[in-house]
Amino acid sequence: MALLTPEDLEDLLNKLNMNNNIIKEATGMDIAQICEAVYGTTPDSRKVGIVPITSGNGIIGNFSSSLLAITEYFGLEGFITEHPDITGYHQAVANGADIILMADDHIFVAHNLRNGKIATNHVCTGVIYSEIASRYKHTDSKDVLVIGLGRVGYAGASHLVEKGFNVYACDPNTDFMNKAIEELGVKAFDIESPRKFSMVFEATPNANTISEGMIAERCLVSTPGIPCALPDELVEKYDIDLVMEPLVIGVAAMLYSVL
Ligand code: 2YG
Ligand code: MG
Repeated sequence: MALLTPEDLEDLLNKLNMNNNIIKEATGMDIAQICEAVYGTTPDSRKVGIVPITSGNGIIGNFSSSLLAITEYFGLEGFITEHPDITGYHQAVANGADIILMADDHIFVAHNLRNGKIATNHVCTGVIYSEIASRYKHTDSKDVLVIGLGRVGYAGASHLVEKGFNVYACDPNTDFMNKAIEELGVKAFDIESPRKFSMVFEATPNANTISEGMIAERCLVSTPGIPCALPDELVEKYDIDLVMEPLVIGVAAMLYSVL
């Protein structure tokens, strides 16, 4: 998994607004409405305690402040603890946090202390980005392509199968591929006999994972992956609706999922 950099998080709410416009045009709903539809919750007066974590590669500049901005954007109250780690966790609880947000290099969690619900960024990101892809209104097809079957991709593929889509998937890791075929019943997408998709959910840490053989003219590509899965020239040539944003959409899904 690639770690976020402070630069990824610059201009975050601008990036969100641009993506929200694309999502609205492509699906007829904005990100908050899609989260409501998936999780059946609406933001209330819950207070979110954000705890910086120093383990591993340590604190990422702009990370906690971005989480606070996202929390407030979706209508919840939030605060960042003065101290990191266990001391910060204690401060968050002592100061009345209902929901804790914190991340080390492996797991990023939202934990609602009132109802016990806990969510991870990887699952919520997979669910919400695949959901966005599946709501593309410029197609009647039920076929969707999932690129990458790591933690995020697998969660998205699973969500799409549950929703009744025909899921095609690819990953260079044959263990990941076999697991998704056996457990989820996805079909292997074969680059040798390509088909063109109107809905693509991409979840890899790599650039240029999407090639011309995979995409239909006018399609939706939904991806949390940095760097971008699509070469710039393809976005123009195929009139692609591209949803790609580094943090907000996944965190929105985490918050809605624990409310
Ligand atoms: O508290 C801090 O500042 C750090 N301990 C945060 C570390 C987060 C590491 N995780 C990532 O960089 C991302 N892969 C998380 C996923 C968000 C984007 N989809
Ligand atoms: Mg990528």
